Amino acid sequence: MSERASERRGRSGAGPRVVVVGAGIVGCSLADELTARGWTDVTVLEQGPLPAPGGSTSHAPGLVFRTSPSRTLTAFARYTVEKLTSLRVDGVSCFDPVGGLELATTPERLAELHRRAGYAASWGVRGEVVDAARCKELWPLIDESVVLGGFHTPDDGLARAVLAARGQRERAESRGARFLDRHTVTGIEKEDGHRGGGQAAGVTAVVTDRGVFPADHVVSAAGFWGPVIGRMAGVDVPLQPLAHQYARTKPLPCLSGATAEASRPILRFQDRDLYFREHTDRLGIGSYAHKPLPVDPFTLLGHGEARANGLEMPSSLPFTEEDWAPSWDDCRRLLPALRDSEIEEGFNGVFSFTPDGMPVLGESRAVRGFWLAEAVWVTHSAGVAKAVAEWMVEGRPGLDVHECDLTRFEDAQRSPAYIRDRGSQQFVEVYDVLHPLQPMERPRPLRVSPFHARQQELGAHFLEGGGWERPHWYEANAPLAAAADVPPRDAWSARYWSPVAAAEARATRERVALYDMTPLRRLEVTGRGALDFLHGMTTNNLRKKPGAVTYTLLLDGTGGIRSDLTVARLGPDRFQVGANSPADLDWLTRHAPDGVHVRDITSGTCCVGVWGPLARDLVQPLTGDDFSHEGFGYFRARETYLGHVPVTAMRLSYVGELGWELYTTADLGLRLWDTLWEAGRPYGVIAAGRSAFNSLRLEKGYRAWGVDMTDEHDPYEAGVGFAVRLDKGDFLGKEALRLRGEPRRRLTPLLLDDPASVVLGKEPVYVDGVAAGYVTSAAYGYTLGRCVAYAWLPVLPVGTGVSVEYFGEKVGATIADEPLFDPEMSRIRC
Ligand code: FAD
Ligand code: THG
Repeated sequence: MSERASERRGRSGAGPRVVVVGAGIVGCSLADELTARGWTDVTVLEQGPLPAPGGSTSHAPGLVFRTSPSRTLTAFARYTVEKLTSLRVDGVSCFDPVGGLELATTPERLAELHRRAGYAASWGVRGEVVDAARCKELWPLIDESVVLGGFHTPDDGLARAVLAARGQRERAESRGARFLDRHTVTGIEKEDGHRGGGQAAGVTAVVTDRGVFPADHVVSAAGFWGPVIGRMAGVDVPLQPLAHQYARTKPLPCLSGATAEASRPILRFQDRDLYFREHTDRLGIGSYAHKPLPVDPFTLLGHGEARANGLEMPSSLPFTEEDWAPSWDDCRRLLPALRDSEIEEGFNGVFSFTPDGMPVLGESRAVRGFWLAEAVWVTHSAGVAKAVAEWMVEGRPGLDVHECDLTRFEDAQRSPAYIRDRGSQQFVEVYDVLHPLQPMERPRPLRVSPFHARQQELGAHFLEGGGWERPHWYEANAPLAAAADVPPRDAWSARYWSPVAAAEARATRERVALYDMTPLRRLEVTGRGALDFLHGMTTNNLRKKPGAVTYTLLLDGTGGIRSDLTVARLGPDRFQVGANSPADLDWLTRHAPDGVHVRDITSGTCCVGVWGPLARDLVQPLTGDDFSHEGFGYFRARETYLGHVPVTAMRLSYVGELGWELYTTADLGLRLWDTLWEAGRPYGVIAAGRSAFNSLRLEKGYRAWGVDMTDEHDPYEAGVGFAVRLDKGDFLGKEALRLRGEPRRRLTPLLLDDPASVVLGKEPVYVDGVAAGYVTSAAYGYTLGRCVAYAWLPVLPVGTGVSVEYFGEKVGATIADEPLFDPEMSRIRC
């Protein structure tokens, strides 16, 4: 039996035996990054013939636009450009920096381009919004009368994908990697049975039509064949292959005489779902305008069969003219020169779409040593390969990849139906203007809390998160809103928002409100050794008597914050953990020793937060237990009954008011809600939604993991150092924390100067006119009468004036002292 994944070590100096499936851009780049880190026992198995084996890479036109709302994707793309720029094959650079230009033909798109310019500034990409005349200068073929403006990024450009794959392959080979083409992987072998302590079986070998290759690690870099390779290992790979049309025109007279492959920026016309690049004297055109064309990876032809059937490659399906026709009209409207031309050749090229549009990376929870590096664009390929190589060799990627972590999908997000529907929808939305709060439309409703019927009766306005229906505000509270004094908003920030949220926030501060906290992830940790385990995994002191609740952090080995948790000790060997992403379950399960069990109990249970100065008046009459401050202290937990309902009550509050989180099983949820509602009538209880919740938590300065802080940050710079007890004995990450120096950046609270201004998150922050950081979360603080924004910034004194860029406008803000609300904690500890 081979060792646990985390113990899989090198045999010689060459590192462990790694088998990579697929020699597309991702497999080649990964082999390069692994061998560069000293893992040189790397075998890449490829079914097709090198150097263009027939996957998506073989015909990718290679446009690299780096800017994305995702900081992680932008970082991946930046690295790809850096790496390919310096990679030369036969004297040719693998990157052609022709620049990028995105066009707006509608006011909505122009506003979106300003937001994209904001992301670019936040994530360190050079770019500016330009007028139509400048667009025409950059791209003389366009009809500038249809264009309102553009976003120009001079350092974007074209990746020479096949060349880059070859260059990285050859470098890996020079360090000892082998690439075996015409080897079709047909099976993945695993250890027999399961190990104890939650440890899963590990991989042992990869089977091909030409022999078996022993392996300590297997990486599936099989592109859209990922689900096929995954099934061989017993792992679901949540991606849907879809065809996407790409065509080339005949030679254009206006480009005749061109010698360079391309000289003008790569061009996007998102309003019509199109993009363009030059191929010397022709144009290449890609379209996302057609209906989704899903492809079943299990029935796709292999390379030889595809050839025999007249296809150039398995990933290149016949061009469907009828899907192309409307786009061709759009092309000719934008580029009048095309009116005299026609399409010379085209194909329906296949690549991967995931339910949320992000790659799927990381090691499987079920099969140790089985890794995925799937659903990756050429744009992000080198960045992804670097991160995965770091993850494998050093135990963690060098940047925050939680948005790409394969563990991010909930059970309800892994059905084939969900993956097909969501993948197709991602294709449709690829260039759409999407609001950060915009929920998916289908499949909904998917997960509902037991209170759903009551929420509907109260006119809940639901958004979606993690598959859950989540009320953002309740129309039933509209009469209260009339009295709320809130400034009007611009159209963008007014979407998925209502002044009713202000009334709900005020009612929480003045009276009492019920919040549906069911989606809050709950883990149960049990067994002898559970205390030692949790104590050693987290930063705060957990050696307290049953009944204690502790706010604590999960760190990785470098001292980065993997999560922030509340740990309630309900019995000597029984804990309830309030967690964040599904990765927390994975992390704790991986580390749990024999005899300690970690279980996600979220789905079978529910939670109501009862918060506000009258919360005690509401709850006390429902129980014979003493809920006074003396009888039930702050950060204490108790199992008791409220009316007929057995509950676990925890006295804490993410909104900064007196109150309790009340947990029960799903079957009793409705009864719990009704009991609290009845008891609350005399106190004017309301139901309140996440819009108010988010405002209240930011006033109180409570961080949201994954948004405000990630594993790129240590507790001190993130402002949660109070949860670290360096005097408590060993815990994961402690040594690394000691070595970290004084923070050079800080998660910094800002108050916008103008009471009528709002920002939403991810905007760049300028100090002395220079982009110095970015906003993480922001919300209007209804109690403070100002918008609160948290931002990563260099360490600066309280009172410093900065500006936040919102739609191209600079909005004044001032660094504030936190917590902004109730610094004496008098509202909570009472
Ligand atoms: P692939 O290149 O598909 O490589 C996977 C490899 O695995 C294949 O070579 C395959 O043969 C091999 N394999 C599969 N199963 C087995 C098996 N059982 N045994 C052995 N080997 C196996 N991205 C951009 O960034 N910019 C663009 O402009 C762009 N334009 C595109 C245009 C089109 C028309 C298409 C189709 C895609 C485009 N993409 C673009 C997306 C991009 O091409 C892909 O996301 C990327 O190439 C995927 O690389 P990969 O290495 O993951 O997969
Ligand atoms: N409830 C429960 N668990 C959770 C959350 C929750 N786990 C995940 C996430 N939310 C954790 N985040 C926080 C953030 C702040 C607080 C609680 C959970 C909090 N902090 C107080 C403070 O900072 O003043 C108290 C800290 C202390 O006394 O140590 O209340 O919402 N169950």
